[in-house]
Amino acid sequence: MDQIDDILNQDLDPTETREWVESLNAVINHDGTERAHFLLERMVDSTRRSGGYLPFNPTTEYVNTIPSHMEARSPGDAAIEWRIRSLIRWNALATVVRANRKPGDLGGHISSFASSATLYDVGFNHFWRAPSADHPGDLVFHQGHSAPGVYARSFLEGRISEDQLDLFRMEVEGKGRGLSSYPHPYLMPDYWQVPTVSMGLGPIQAIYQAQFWKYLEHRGLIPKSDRKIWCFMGDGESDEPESLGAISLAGREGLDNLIFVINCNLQRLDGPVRGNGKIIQELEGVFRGAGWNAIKLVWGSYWDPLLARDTTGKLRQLMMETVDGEYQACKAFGGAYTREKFFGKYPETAALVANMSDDDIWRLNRGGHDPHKVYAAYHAAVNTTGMPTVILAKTVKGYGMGAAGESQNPAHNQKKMDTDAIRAFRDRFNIPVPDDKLEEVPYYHPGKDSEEVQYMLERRRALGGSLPQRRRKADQSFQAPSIEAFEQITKGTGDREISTTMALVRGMNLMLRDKELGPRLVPIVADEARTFGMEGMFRQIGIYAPFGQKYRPQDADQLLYYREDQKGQVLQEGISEAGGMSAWLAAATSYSISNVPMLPFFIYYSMFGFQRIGDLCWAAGDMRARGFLIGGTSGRTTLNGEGLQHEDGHSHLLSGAIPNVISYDPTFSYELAVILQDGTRRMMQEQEDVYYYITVMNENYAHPDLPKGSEEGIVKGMYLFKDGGKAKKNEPRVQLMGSGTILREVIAAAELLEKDFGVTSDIWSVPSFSEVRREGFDAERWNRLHPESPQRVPYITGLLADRQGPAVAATDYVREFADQVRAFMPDGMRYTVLGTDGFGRSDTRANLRSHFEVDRYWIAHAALAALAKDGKVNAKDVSRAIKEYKLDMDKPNPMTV
Ligand SMILES: Cc1ncc(C[n+]2csc(CCOP(=O)(O)OP(=O)(O)O)c2C)c(N)n1
Ligand SMILES: [Mg+2]
Repeated sequence: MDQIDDILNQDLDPTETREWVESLNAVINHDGTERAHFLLERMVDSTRRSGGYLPFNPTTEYVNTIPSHMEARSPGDAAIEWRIRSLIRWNALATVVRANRKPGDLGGHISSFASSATLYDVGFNHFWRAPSADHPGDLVFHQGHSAPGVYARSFLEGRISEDQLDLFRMEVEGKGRGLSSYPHPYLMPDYWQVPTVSMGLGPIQAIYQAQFWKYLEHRGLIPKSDRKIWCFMGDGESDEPESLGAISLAGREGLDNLIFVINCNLQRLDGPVRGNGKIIQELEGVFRGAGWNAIKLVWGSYWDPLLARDTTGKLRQLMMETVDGEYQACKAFGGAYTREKFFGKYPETAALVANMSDDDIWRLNRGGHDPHKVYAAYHAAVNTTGMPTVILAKTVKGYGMGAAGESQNPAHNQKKMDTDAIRAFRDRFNIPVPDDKLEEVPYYHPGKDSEEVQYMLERRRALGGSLPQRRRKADQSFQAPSIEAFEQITKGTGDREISTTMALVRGMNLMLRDKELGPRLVPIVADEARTFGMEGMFRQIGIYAPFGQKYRPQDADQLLYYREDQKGQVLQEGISEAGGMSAWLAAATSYSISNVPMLPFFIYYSMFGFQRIGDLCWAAGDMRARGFLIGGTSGRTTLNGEGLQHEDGHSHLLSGAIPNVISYDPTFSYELAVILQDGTRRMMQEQEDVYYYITVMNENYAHPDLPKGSEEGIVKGMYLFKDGGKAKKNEPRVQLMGSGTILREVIAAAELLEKDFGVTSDIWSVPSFSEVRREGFDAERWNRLHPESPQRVPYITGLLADRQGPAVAATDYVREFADQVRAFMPDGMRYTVLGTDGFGRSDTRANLRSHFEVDRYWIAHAALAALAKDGKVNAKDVSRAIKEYKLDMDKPNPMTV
């Protein structure tokens, strides 16, 4: 960059420069800009061929991309729109200030919306279409902490009442009528569509939503349309890796249904975003490099005459030289300061404003506050084809707040304003609230018949209805296949050994065959399809490629070749779990956003799921996503060779913390079949707002038949896998529990116990410790609240009630996982939990299970130790197990090594 600046700042022969520019202007006038562009490219090319090194310059001058004479004119009534915007500004401010006068420090933000009010208003008044009979509707990602401004608009439209505004951030007291702090579809399911406040999640989701809409169009599931995704984000937010991490995908796939609006108020929470640089320039370079149409909206109309008179180019030079920290100071300190410190730098620029008052200088507005320029930028964006658009709108943080925050470093957290500041705000925006009422900061509604409200309503009617609005259920539901349809995986495999991952792929293939449901499946991978044996799907249903396959694949002569297709069904998102998850989110919310229910399966290494992209998984709960997340190669010891970073022993603890996630760790293919069937029924047939996390393994073993009548238990999370039979008198007995691959060690331990120690075992498969725990706590809570009613018996307590002996559970997860159900063990039943606490490492499965003390020998030993504590066997028997099973008594705790 410096090199470029050096080159551009030294003009060795201004006369020659002028002649060249004049010639170019003549070409433009005569043959148009495209011809001029062609000539310029030829000259650049020619210079390069002569050996000249032309460093890449991704940025343009620090002025508006759209010159004023090319601006589309807004058809709106500017005066009314200003009044509407002012009322919205006032009510947004009142909402936050009033909330913060209540006890409890409810918080809220004023300054962010103050900076973006115009950006939103122009969209609401002229661009954003609600779903209607004529149009599928646009999707808007609002900057999370601008929510008060959106509520304020809905208040004027009559959708939100005054007492609801007073329930901002009081959702408990509001009993469903409260207004959430930020956009949360979970809490306001008829209103917000996408949660955005976790910085970065909005932008990455918007990109994959846009990709997914194109996918639906290419696959013929929705008609082609001009609907758009508008994503608002902060300039500070652009530092999140998720914000910019996927923009090249949008450029590569030409997502012209996507528009980013970056509110460049030059500030984040602590202070300037790029005090020593210019965030707009930086973002312009990044987006242009990624193939986006970058529209800079830097200066408002008041600058136009100055720029027109800038014949020397000094003003433009000054604009380019000045850094954001200085621009911020100008807005903080006012007109006189700006005259001296900014324009005063050069005599030419000082002369430009010599006839202007300080107030006039102060009024020189920024692009993002100028509704005409915002309109022109939006108009250009929606008419751009073949590429996504980013609008870089320069604004002032805390616009209108004056001394209470305008352009000041602490503005972000300013939520209280004294009466003087409120009076100044009222005066600036001409709000008809009398002096004697100012103290209470009353909301102001001009009445439903007022010109302003009628105008707003007419605008929204013309655009299909009010926004935001969210669809709770799709019009169409899909019948889940019956469990019989899964026969291929509910029947045992005999001697053949397969993994649950293979069973899953078979299950998906069975579902793909369903005429109705099949096309709704969306298999998603992040470059791991081969790892999970899914490469068969490449050929069979194709990999989605928006422009088709333009090459002959290397493996074209093979049956299962790498087939890319415009109508492909598999989403191959490359090595980006955040991308895969965002694509999954788009598919999983398609029932709501597009009224097109889809059933996505995202299959990934379980270690790179809830741990790595947990915040997106949390957002999925918020968004009421529906679909399957599949944690492949799960468990600390089943992925033997891959070591510490790959061996997951805790993803179930993370998934279990999300209220609407249903998690399972199945062992056998029939368990998986039952879970898939039930999940599809709940999500596609009943349209329940839940999603599933299922872990699968790549360890091969034989699978038995679905035991008759076990479906219900599988779904509930626990069932009797093997009854030890009637115990002989005084014969010691244990209850063995397990899940995932370690259940097989549990089964083997039962044999050892019987053979070596005469101990009988009942074996319980527990495909969901998480669901069993939830049911248990629910029952416990209910009982506490209904002390005199017949008490509910937690499911697991009931199952184990008449069983004898201590219980021992072992899984491939940390102890906390199986320990979740401890509270519900029947009175007096000792409960020992084995698990894989500690860092994973590479070795064989057998060695790892021995290391983590979850193999059959350790389980048998733990069972004997529990029986000894209960006085059913002797300590000597425990010692014998240690000896015979060669367990190292002095082995350090795997937690510590
Ligand atoms: C992941 C994440 N980290 C931190 C925050 C806290 N936070 C909320 S707003 C904000 C500053 C945002 O600045 P910017 O993106 O420039 O938005 P502006 O308010 O200036 O429009 C921060 C740090 C958050 N919401 N999410
Ligand atoms: Mg900002």
